Amino acid sequence: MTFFKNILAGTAALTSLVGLSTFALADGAQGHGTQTHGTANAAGHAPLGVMGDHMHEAGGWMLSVRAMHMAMDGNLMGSDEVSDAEITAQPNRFFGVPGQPAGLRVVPQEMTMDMLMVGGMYAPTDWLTLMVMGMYVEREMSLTTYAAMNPSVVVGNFTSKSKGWGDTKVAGLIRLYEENGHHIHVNLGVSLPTGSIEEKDEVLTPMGMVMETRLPYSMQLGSGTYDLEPGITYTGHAGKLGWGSQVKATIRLGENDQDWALGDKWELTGWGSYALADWVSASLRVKAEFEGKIDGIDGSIVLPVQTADPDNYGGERVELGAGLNFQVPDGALAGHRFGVEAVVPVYEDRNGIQMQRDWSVMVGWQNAF
Ligand SMILES: [Cu+2]
Repeated sequence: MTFFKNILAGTAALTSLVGLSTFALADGAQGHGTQTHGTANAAGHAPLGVMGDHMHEAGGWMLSVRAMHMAMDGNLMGSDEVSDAEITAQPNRFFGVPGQPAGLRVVPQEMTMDMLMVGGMYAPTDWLTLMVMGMYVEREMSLTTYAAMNPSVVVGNFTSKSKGWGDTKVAGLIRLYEENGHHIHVNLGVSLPTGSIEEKDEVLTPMGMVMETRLPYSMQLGSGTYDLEPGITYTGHAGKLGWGSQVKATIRLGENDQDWALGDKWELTGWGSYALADWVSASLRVKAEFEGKIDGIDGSIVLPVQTADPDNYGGERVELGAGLNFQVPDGALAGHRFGVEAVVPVYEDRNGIQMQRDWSVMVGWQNAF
């Protein structure tokens, strides 16, 4: 927690510093008033991975499509990389249930998550922008199974997959401040549990049998709970420079119908951007998150694998992102925006044993009208 607080303080300080110094440097440069509508230049939006970063003027609409690919590779215990042998030396929390070995016997090797996010924005009035976002999710994990009685013997490898619609997010953005190139709004969001939490697939057991079972929590498509997503967003710009920060929480309202809930989450991000030209801007971003363990347990998820244990969820993570935003200057697609952002973790301290995040990349299209 101490490290996390330092990061929070550091990110906030960095963002304010960039903001203040650029504001001073750009002395005399008039802020363009609002960065809230589609006719602004490429620098008018935050890096692509920041959701709910901007508002629209009364009567404004926007459609967006984002695709994200995330890769995970290997495992961590806390913040240390661990081998399969170290993982199979750990106790299985389900030991005692018939057929369950004393230690962990199935070890995740690699995982990918692909998401397609489709969003709409509409501003009924200048101080309020409404947002809705649906997503389609595909998860794929490769795992190695070790023999029940001898963890040095490999039984085999297998892959489990899940895909379908994820949770749906709706939000209202309420403008608090808009002056001299500075903008602040509140994000009031709710996540609706439209994603399945009962996905099944075949797994290879330490006894060498293939059986169909409910997949662990990290392979499910939704949270199963209604979540509140309050946040606050600050953006600023002066001349060719832009910056901003956003703090957002995800608060789970009770447990889902399978008797568990993902941990509450806090995310803080800060970024700076530079307009290389009117039609293209480059950005750097820091993102920190803290997430709690899973509360409760799904009685249908009983497997000798780390991901079946609710204690092996949540933790701290700090990531760095680099991105580009484009806005087409003329032609048939004039005004359309395209963006890309790549993100890598620079620090992870996870609860228990978890897969290590490798990298993620997002590409997207946005059009306001
Ligand atoms: Cu928009």
